[in-house]
Amino acid sequence: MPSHSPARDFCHGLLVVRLEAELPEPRRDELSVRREQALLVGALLPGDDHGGEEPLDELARLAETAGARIVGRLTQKLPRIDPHTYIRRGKAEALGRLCGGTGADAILCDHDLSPSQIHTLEAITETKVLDRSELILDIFATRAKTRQAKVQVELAQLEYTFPRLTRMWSHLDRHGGGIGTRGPGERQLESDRRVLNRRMRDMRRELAEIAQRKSREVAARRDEFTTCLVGYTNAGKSTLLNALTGAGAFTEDRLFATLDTKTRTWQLDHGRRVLLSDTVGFIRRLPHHLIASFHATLEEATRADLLLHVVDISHPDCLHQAETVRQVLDEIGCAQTPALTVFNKTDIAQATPEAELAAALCPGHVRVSALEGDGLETLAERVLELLARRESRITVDCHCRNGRLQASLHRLAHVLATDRADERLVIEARVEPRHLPALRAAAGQGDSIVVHAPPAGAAR
Ligand SMILES: Nc1nc2c(ncn2[C@@H]2O[C@H](COP(=O)(O)OP(=O)(O)OP(=O)(O)O)[C@@H](O)[C@H]2O)c(=O)[nH]1
Ligand SMILES: [Mg+2]
Repeated sequence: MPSHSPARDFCHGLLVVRLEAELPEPRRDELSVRREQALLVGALLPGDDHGGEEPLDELARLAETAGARIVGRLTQKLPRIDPHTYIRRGKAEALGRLCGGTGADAILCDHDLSPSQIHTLEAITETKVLDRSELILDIFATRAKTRQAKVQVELAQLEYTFPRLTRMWSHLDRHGGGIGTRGPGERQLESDRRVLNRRMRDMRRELAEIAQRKSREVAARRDEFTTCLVGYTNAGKSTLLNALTGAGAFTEDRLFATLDTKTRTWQLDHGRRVLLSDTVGFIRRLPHHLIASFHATLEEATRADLLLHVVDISHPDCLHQAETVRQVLDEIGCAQTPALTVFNKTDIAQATPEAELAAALCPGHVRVSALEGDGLETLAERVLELLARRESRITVDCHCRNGRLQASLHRLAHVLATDRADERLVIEARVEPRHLPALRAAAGQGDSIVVHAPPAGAAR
């Protein structure tokens, strides 16, 4: 029986009944690793490639971010994950002995496990087992600050926990029941399922309301050119947002520092500015429920005109990190959004084979150090170039008293020059084609808007 089970000290049926009354809901704290001694375990599968990193390094960073102290690591090369025990049974038994020797209170697995794999591994090792998704969800839970982030994380946790409820209550079944009766664990399970179902329904409703509000906010900004920072966790997105806009966003050398999006104005040069948003970082094998729950947060990315894909080029596994981000972007429907790759942390980057290959695979990337402020002007110039390639040049000839058209031009277009002759204004401007209908609607009788051909090879 797992050593963390609250029932382990009790062997009398009456005490178990009291215990049930004390635990009306599943104890999430049992799935937390804060201040615990943790052993890391990973199955190394064919085709796994961690770049220049050790296989369990990322799991170790996750464990530390969650507040655990790592007391050991164990890996096993396998052709495939063992369907019963994750690693092989003999290795799992050795793991149990290692737990005894190191005093570990928790085992953290580098993959997601089925409820029955967790159950079997806990039984063999007599130690609490958490899988990768549980660990990531636990980190998100401690980091969520706003109501939206809290609801998103709790819903993802409940959805993940729901099929695992049997495991959480199975200890009760050891003490009750018999032929023809249902154990207290099963009764508890049923009432928990009802409570959780109701709670998940309420949370989904609340999230839908938040998502609608968020959609309206994002839609309200559709006149503006929006850029969005995306990238692997800890790549330096928030640091870059701060460097470009002075946003004062929270940054930290830990995974998942940002869970809530921030949008700020980025002044590209004296005349042009765009909106710049920060987003939650991605990670390899991001729990699926998190992507679903964080849909409203990721909407910033899905509605952006341009993505700035921030890559930590100093990281030994930068290539895979960049690939993971591309996969998540595909998954959330951003495959077609124009993207500019930004290699960050050039101040500490070495010329490793990974970094060189990443550079070769991303032609047109921009190199910056968000921390030192290097390369930021080049980044702004590149965004200006991209903006210019999307825009058409127009010449507007209008009556000088047509304030509506002039206001629309200043809001939606980039005015290059204005000439006045008698009562007429001739305005040269650059504008994105999507804003032309609004400008035409503001034109009065006798006004004209001439669209010049966009430059050859213009990107839309
Ligand atoms: N040396 C160096 N460190 C940097 C640079 N940019 C960011 N960092 C550091 O990298 C760590 C992570 O930075 P963040 O800006 O929080 O990273 P993030 O991408 O927002 O991370 P999440 O919000 O967790 O996804 C912090 O300790 C930063 O100080 C850089 O250009 N050079
Ligand atoms: Mg951040």
